[in-house]
Amino acid sequence: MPAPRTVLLTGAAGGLGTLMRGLLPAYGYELRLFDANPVEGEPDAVTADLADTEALREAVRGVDAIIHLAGISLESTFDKILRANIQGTYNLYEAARAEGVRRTVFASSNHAVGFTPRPRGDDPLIPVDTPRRPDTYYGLSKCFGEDLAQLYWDLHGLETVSVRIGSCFAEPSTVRMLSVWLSPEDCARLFHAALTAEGVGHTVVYGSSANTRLWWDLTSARALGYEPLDDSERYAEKLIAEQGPLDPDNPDHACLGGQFTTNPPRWPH
Ligand code: NAI
Ligand code: 15L
Repeated sequence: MPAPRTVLLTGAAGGLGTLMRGLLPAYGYELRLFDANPVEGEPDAVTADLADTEALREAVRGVDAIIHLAGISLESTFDKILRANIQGTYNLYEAARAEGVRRTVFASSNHAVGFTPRPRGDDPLIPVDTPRRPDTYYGLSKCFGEDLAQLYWDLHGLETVSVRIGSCFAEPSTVRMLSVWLSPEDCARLFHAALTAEGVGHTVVYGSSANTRLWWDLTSARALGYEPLDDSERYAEKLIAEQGPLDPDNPDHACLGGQFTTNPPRWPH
């Protein structure tokens, strides 16, 4: 497969979309931007909802690949999740199939497996084929997205790398994030690997930096050529001084999904 050059970035106005707009052009990508909200400083961005199938067809036409970030990124009502994350992701894959786009990178989430107990002590890292245990309707929608990607590979030959992102922010802000943080620079490295690796079919990977306190197994991500260079450990002393270490008796610290398993943060709209 020739290396993709033009890439549709959905969710371009969001937190991760904004970080990736800054970092991915250095890898040689020309980004076409799509979001329900206007993308600041980007007059050529497509402002449209994932429900708008015509706008999606036009947006994917002629691109080499897609990075699909758009959607509700926290817990919400089932109806809202259904519309944006489930129907919306289906609409995007249908547009990709119709326009012959061969490769998608899907922003899945650790919340697809959020109720999995976190490793403690010498427990092994969580493998990528651990049974799904979504912690929210949001996590459930990511399970749907992964299965949709598998179906479109098996049925239509469209390739996807589903990235179960941990926490991708400029810096980790909780002791949980010491285990699940994905630095923006490592995220760009991982997306680049996911766009360029040969023969991915449908591959599921965890998206984290090379954190000393890592909870999950990065083997399938590394097999794509991903080499994480960051480690949250440099933030550990400060975060543990402020918040204390992970507490075995705190339910927020029991499972991979953290607070999503107890009192999930909710989408504001
Ligand atoms: P965000 O909430 O900041 O951005 C999401 C963007 O999607 C927003 O700009 C929003 O306008 C757009 N959007 C929502 N519904 C839409 C619709 N129906 N049609 C078109 N656009 C729509 O979220 P963030 O943090 O940037 O995350 C991006 C993606 O990565 C999301 O799919 C999220 O679930 C996933 N993810 C992010 C993680 C993180 O740590 N940032 C961790 C795990 C997954
Ligand atoms: C996610 O899936 C969310 O989109 C993001 O906002 C963070 O909450 C992240 O998971 C996390 O688990 O920290």
